[in-house]
Amino acid sequence: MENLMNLLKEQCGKDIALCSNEEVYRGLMAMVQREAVKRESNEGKKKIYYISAEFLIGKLLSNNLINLGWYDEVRDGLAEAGKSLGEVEEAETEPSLGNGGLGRLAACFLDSMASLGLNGAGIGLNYHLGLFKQEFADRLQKETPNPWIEEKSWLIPRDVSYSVQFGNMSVKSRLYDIAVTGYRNRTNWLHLFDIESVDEKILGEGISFDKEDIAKNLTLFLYPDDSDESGRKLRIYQQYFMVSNGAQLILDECVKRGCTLYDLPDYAVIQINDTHPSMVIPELIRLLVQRGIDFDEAVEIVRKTCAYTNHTILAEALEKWPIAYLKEVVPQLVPIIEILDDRVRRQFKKTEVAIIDHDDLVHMAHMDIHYGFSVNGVAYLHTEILKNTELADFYELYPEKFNNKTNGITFRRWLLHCNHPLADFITRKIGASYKTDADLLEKLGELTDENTLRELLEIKHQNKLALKRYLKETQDIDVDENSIFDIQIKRLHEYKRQQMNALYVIHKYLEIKRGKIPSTPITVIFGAKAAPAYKIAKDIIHLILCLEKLTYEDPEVSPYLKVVMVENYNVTKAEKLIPACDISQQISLASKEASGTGNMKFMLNGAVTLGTMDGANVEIAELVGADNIYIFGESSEKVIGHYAKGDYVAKDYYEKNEEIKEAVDFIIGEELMAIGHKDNLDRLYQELVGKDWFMTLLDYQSYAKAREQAYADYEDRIGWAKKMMVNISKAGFFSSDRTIREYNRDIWKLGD
Ligand code: 26V
Repeated sequence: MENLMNLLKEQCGKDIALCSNEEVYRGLMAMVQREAVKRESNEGKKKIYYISAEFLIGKLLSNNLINLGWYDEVRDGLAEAGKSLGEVEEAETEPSLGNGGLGRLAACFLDSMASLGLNGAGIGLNYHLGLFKQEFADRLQKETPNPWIEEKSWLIPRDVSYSVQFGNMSVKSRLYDIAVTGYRNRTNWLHLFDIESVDEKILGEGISFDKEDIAKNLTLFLYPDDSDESGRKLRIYQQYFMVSNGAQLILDECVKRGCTLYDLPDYAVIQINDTHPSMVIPELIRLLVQRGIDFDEAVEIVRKTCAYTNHTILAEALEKWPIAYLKEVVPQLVPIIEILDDRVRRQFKKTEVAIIDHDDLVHMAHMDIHYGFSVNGVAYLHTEILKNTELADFYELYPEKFNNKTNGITFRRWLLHCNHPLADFITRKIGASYKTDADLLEKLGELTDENTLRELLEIKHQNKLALKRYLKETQDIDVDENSIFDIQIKRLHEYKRQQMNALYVIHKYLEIKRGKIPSTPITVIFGAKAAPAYKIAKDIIHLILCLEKLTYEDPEVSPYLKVVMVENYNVTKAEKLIPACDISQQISLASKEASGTGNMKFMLNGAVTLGTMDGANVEIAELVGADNIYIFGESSEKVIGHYAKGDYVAKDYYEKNEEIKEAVDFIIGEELMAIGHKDNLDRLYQELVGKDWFMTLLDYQSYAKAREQAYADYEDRIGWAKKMMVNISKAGFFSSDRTIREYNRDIWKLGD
């Protein structure tokens, strides 16, 4: 192998010891990019195109070094020159091209496709400011722009440009590529489309901007606020821009490889990641017809090429666009969508399965299901709910299209990169083969001797110390490394029930004030961004920030209980938090969390789950067994029953249970009112007592009980370490390599 440090020295033009961390970072980036191009491959007739509005890829340097097999040499070489790779990594800004699970899943999938050597590419948008950056001011979330593209970045500009026609104008695109290096394997590309005319100068206060100036704002932000009409239209502009570019690129690439377009399904398979890219269906039909193919034939070609993944059953997240908006933004698609709808209506009597409903709303998921060949959910329970409840009408029509693909995570980022001590420990104990065959982690299950378990506890302790230092440096917060690290990090949403966690914290606070001291101190850590227009979610953040101040500043409480809210939670922060976690909070209302993937990351890093029987928690519970997970709460069947009957009344629980009443009343009590804002706290109180759509109070009691049990079990350190080991040893199933192999086996069929 070439001497990497010599290459780096050449790249930087001077001795490494004399370089700044930024210079070293840029030098390494250039080296990685050059090597990545050498490993590029377009082998294989058929190619998988994963189209997604989000790719939450995280920082790229370290992961690329690991995947190229360069990591150790670079780390040691830098150390010899008096540099730290960890500090060099700080020079990189994290691309913020996603909201949460859906975007992070897309990134894990790209890693696995390349690592398995599949001919694949991602297609998305190059949002200049990505998702907003979260700042806390006056214990409230404030949104600010999050510029991430630097002069020298991972984006490689390409000479690829397409014309995209909207109702009132046409724009020219520009393609940027990011290399996706596989683990000791080929390089694939993430294609991100952009326009040159984007102008950050249109930004006003915070993240406000002129939503109607499309030429200047088209790729400015991810998910611009859609609480008003112009925001919603902008999303349609973005989505069409993404899929029109994607479709043109796919057709061009396939034709270059010898495709006649009639045989497109032999050359391309398109995975539609939720409904954001659904317009790719009518757009491909349009382009095929434009290139001389008969309409009926075009429909059949597209049907054999497109597959749809559903990521949520939440009604408000299932996209339905008013046809009037589509007429304005993408008039050329409307006649096609109308024909597609008309055919469905002729074929099927049930109007519920139509594409365009009575209110002239276009149901994007319905179009995907009728005009694609595969529909998948993202965890066992989720797929069952789709088949039996949410999409039952469609399952009846097309049982053969429905399949489950339980989500996964890439172990390169979520173990090898984020938790070196644990990865090294596993390698010492069972060898390195688990890095390419995650099922081998099972072997850890045999390690039950006390010394090995103590080693595992020591690694967790060191990771907690590392997190303690990080929190001190970044937020000037002190935490006790000997406390239980109890963590809930994910987007803020009522169904995820951060508010239930907060109610328990209140209860614990009051207990301590009354003199009941926990045997081991507890640190409750939250990290979450709320959608800018989602009022209650922001109120919950406000409550958590008030509890942070309350617990932190009360000398009677802070030695035993502390709340920490991590600011601007993102992939980089997840990489620090997850290895340090003892208890992983996965407490969504059963039936609502399609899968969750944080649950898998925590398990892999030796945390024990406290969760409901929801999403992939169900599979985790089955794998680790009842002794190694804390399950509580009503089942999904019961919850679905409550919604059907409309018989859940929050107030009953509030009135009947003293502990619940005390905790809920505390939200508007004098202690919090002295710290927080009356309107936010009042609104949250009213919501919990008067509505509580996601049934927080229903599960509170069994939640508190399970949580107490987990804390009690934590006292037996060896007993706890056994649970940790079982969790790690059973995590192999959740490797995204397994998920991607299943997608390929059942849906994509590359290499047949
Ligand atoms: C989107 C929105 C957007 C508007 C505000 C309300 C709202 C609520 C939920 C969503 C979810 C969009 C889809 C999504 O991100 N689903 C997540 O996908 C993950 C990967 O499959 C999965 O692990 C999570 O359970 C699922 O919530």
